[in-house]
Amino acid sequence: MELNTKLYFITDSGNYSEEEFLKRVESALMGGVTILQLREKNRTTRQYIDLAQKVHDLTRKYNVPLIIDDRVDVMLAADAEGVHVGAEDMPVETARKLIGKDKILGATTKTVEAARKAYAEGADYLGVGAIFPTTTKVKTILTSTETLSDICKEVPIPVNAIGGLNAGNLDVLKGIDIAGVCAVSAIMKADSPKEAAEAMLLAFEKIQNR
Ligand code: TZP
Ligand code: MG
Repeated sequence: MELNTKLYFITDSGNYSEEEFLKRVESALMGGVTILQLREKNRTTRQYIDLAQKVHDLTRKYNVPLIIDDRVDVMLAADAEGVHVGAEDMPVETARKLIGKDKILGATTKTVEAARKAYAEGADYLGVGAIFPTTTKVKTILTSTETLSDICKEVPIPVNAIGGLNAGNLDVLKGIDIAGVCAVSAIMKADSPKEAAEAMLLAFEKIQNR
């Protein structure tokens, strides 16, 4: 499956019934998200795998890679396309050893040095942020657009911006060589995830064609 990180949707099932959550995930897929990460912090391993399999059925239908946040075991169990690790998760090098060369490996980095290291250890793409304050539950600090730009120049892999991004505020990213944008709330909590995804894709394409 091709790695296209243009519109990277990260899910949060927290506020929804499973039925409503899966409906929202499918709506976002219909809106054109190019890669999807299942991010679960409050589930048992069994529940995480179960939901990953259900989400995988949907992402396959739209030919979109499914990335599992943090958990290599869940990724393998659901035969998802990849895994994403943060600074407090499994080291990139260890994750790469465990998943093999063909699975997608993403890493969150907030400095040029961390980005260089993640690339050297086998990351396929990087997430950098938070660019804006976020309402999503996450342990993070703000990353400047200067650092984001420096990271883009430093590594030859796709770099995505993350944190508080929506269709209306991507202008700050203009001129920076990012491969795409990540969003949780802007898509997950939208009245129509499909329309929110479409709008964000359009907004990103606009700042790309500068
Ligand atoms: N890492 C940095 S910011 C963030 C993560 C997982 C959350 C982004 O969520 P939102 O709702 O798009 O601000
Ligand atoms: Mg993590």
